[in-house]
Amino acid sequence: MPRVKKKGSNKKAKTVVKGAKAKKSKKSSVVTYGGYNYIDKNYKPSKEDFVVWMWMKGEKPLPILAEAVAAESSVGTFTKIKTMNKRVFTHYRAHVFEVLPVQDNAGFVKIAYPFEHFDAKNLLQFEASVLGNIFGMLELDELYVIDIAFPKKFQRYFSGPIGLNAIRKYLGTDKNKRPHVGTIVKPKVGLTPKEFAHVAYEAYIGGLDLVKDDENLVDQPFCPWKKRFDEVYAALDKVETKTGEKKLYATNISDISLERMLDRLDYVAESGAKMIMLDVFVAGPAVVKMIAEEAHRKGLFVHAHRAGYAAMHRGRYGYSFGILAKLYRLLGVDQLHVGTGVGKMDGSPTLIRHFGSIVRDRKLKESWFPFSLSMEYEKHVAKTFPVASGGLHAGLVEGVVEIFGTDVIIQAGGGVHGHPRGTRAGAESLRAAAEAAAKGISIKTAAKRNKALKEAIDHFGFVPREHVRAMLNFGSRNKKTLEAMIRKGGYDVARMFDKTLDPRGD
Ligand code: RUB
Repeated sequence: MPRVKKKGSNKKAKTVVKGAKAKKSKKSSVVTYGGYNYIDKNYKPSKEDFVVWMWMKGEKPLPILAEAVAAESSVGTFTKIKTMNKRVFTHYRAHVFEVLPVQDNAGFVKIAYPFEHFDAKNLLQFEASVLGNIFGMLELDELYVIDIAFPKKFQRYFSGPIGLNAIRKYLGTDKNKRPHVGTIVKPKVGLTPKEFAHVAYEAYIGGLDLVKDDENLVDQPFCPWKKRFDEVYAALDKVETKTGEKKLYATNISDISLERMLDRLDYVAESGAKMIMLDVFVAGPAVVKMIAEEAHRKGLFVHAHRAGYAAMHRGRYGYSFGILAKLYRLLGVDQLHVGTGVGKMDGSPTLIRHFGSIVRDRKLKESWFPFSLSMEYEKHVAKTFPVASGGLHAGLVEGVVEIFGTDVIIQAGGGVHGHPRGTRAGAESLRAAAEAAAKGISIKTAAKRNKALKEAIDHFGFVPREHVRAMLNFGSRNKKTLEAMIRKGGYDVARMFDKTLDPRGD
């Protein structure tokens, strides 16, 4: 740690921080950004610190880049300033405590931020610090925030979800613990409320637990929100009475107007329905927090669609969806889309299993593939139900269960409505596949006794669970080797493993 003189004042600021002068030497560990040294390899993060793991690459030596990022995201700027003082530098600055070069100008860096730096009740302030200006810094060509470990003290400012167990209880699956099954009504937009509700009815009666709006359907003139909600809720009611099974409708209330969202939320609660849906990434964290808290006060579950997240998550610039998944859990979403590992969206089974674990587990272990910092959730933070959705159909269900186990919601849009005999048969095929997979029965065997399931796998194809298991096992059996290769080769090597260990890459 840089030594500081006993008393700091603005007047003396030029000299208070020893070791702060930018040395001319090329030795990167002593070159400083804006005149102050943020690198401290002996620093041990306290349990109240936020630990942030990053990959960076740029036009200067790695320690300089690391220092620049630490400064810009905590107390510093590009130059030495007369206003810096000992108190500020000691209590509020970030500490770069690990620098692992892969090339002179690229590598992995770990930074610890003191709790005192933050306005802990206010996630926006955290994001503006740690996920803010640094992405615009000229000297960086690549900057990817791999993970963040949030201290328990910070987690106490969030109420978390009502969660997985409460949803199971509501649907009556708390004993058999089978995966839940759902559909997204397709076409994404365009159906009238009556047409939409008819599709929903067919899906419910075919055995699905959940019907949802797509991310881009809210209140268009051809399908006004209230009319659609009333029609779907009537269909849901009818099927509940007929089958004795509880059903859910995730109605999309996302809107630029808070007032309209809250009106819809009230309307859903007053109707006796149990769930609302929110496009959480485009809504932003303040809206997610407000809506989740209000929904929970009214006894409603929140289904979170993540449309847009991948603009941050994919590539070499941005931050991992794992960070968002942690935040959405803390903010209180009860169901969160986390990917499938076998469907149409990005992410290998290993990565998607990790996202499932982020939303369901209490403890997260340190790992290089997938990247993960160790972190423990506070006791009050319940489990969010992971949603596997995007390009799924009955033939992929046992692969999904291999990745997540049975605590998962399996959703299929095209995989239900594209069934050769339509929505009802598609729903039957998905439910039958999920029940078989949960019991460890192969979908092929189950298909011998279920016509809709056989038609589904004849039409859509089939990926055996063993295939997915082989990919997952390769990753876990070779952890040490993969870690060594990533440490040596950098972030792109991890991206390459993610592609190689993806059953869809064959
Ligand atoms: C599902 C669909 C959803 C995806 C989004 O339709 O398009 O919006 O779940 O992806 P289909 P993710 O089943 O026809 O593919 O869940 O990965 O965020």
